[in-house]
Amino acid sequence: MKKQICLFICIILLLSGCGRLETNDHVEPDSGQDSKNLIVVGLSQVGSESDWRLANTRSYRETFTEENGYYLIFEDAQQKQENQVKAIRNFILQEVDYIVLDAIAETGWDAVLTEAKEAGIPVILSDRFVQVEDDSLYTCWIGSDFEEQGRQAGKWLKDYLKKKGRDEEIINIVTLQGTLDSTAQIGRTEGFRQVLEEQKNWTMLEQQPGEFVQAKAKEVMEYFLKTYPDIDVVVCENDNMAFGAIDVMKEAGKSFGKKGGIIVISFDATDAALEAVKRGEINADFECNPLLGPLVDENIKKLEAGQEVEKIQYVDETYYD
Ligand code: GYE
Repeated sequence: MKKQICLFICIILLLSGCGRLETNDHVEPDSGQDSKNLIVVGLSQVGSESDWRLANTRSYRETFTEENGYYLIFEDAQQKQENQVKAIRNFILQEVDYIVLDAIAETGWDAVLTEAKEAGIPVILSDRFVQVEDDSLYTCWIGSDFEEQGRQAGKWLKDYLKKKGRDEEIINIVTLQGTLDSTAQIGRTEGFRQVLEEQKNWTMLEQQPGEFVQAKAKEVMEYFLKTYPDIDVVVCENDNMAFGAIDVMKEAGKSFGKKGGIIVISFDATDAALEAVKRGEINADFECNPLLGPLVDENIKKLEAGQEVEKIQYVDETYYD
């Protein structure tokens, strides 16, 4: 299936009017590379909405290099599913060897992934999952157990409140959700809900999407503070939204974190957020590993060698408090 890079470059030139192409900085093909048998990967990334996403993109860019046998076509969808569909269609026209998809939402992929299958291009789902009628539309999925992260967060809160002697108190919770219909949002919301359901004294006052983005989370947190004077816990479905919530609580003079007041729970455990945990601004942070490049690479290398790969692959994770 590997194509000659020269053919590939010709196709790119032909298609350059059809979509924005950002090629890997490490690979500047020239005539001397015509004979190089690079594996062409078309990668459709969600966007650059969070620190996690930037680390994830860095991991792919550092992995899919010419030295490692790849030519990477990287497309940033800027948080829009239609851009991802367009990117995949361009990858198909360019006859890439593999499509790697970090899907913005779980639904709405049947048609375009059927086109990829008909073109004989394997699709590897990375980070986010997709809901499709026919699971042969993707080769494998590699990512986090988001539901387990949500359950861990719920269990952590239960233990924490017990330690503080607050296990009988009424506990009012608000949630800053990620992009609705994304795997990280669905899993984290659901896992936390499972624990909440068993606690008679916990109330979810409201859940609102903050799109995994700090600025949007600020707007939602401002609304939460205005609407509910007695919030005990804010669950932030990623670190950037926790930063947004923290900004708003600071501006409003609300106490939060380890000092008492609103308990802050977050997900991702990026470096900046772990600093916030150390400062006592975030009470607990549930790790999500963004370094998926090497794992996708491993799978591609296996497929190239004609080996089978596991359909569903979870990465190992922990949490910090
Ligand atoms: O938590 C968030 C991001 O899908 C795991 O997407 C990813 C999530 C991550 O933008 O920060």
